[in-house]
Amino acid sequence: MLIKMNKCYLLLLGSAPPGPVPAGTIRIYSMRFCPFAQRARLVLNAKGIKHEIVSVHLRDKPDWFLEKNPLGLVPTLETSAGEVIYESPITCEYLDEVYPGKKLLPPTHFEKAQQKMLLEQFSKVFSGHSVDTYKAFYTTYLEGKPNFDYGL
Ligand SMILES: N[C@@H](CCC(=O)N[C@@H](CS)C(=O)NCC(=O)O)C(=O)O
Repeated sequence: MLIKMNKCYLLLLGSAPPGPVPAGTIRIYSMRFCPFAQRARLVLNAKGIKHEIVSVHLRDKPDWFLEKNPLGLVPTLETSAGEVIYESPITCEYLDEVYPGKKLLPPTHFEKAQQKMLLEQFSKVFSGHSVDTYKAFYTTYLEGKPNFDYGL
């Protein structure tokens, strides 16, 4: 079954796979309320990356989704070359490295390590927070004045 939503599709157990990803775009398998998927979606939006969203019903996952990501987790990215990337920090780093525009990761190895350490700390705090907290953090980060007090 396929339920068409605004700009995305909700796919449940028994749904046909959504087909290849069109050239020039990237697909994210997501679930609206998943904070991990929201991380990747914030990066997609912050960098203005053309993408399509496929919402997966996480209680009744289609078999083809498990073939793409055996862990069965969102977010999962799929490129037009059929490459599949998952685990939210890895999806965010992939998007930041592959797509041009404002870089979210800093240039030096030490600064990168610092940011990842920060992410680990935020992950513990943010798991119970809303998307607004992430949005507020990333907005200030993109403006070059990260406000680390959000939600703490
Ligand atoms: N470590 C993963 C966690 C992702 C995750 O737990 N996603 C949840 C939704 S919020 C999920 O897909 N759950 C499906 C399941 O556990 O079967 C990441 O950072 O991407």
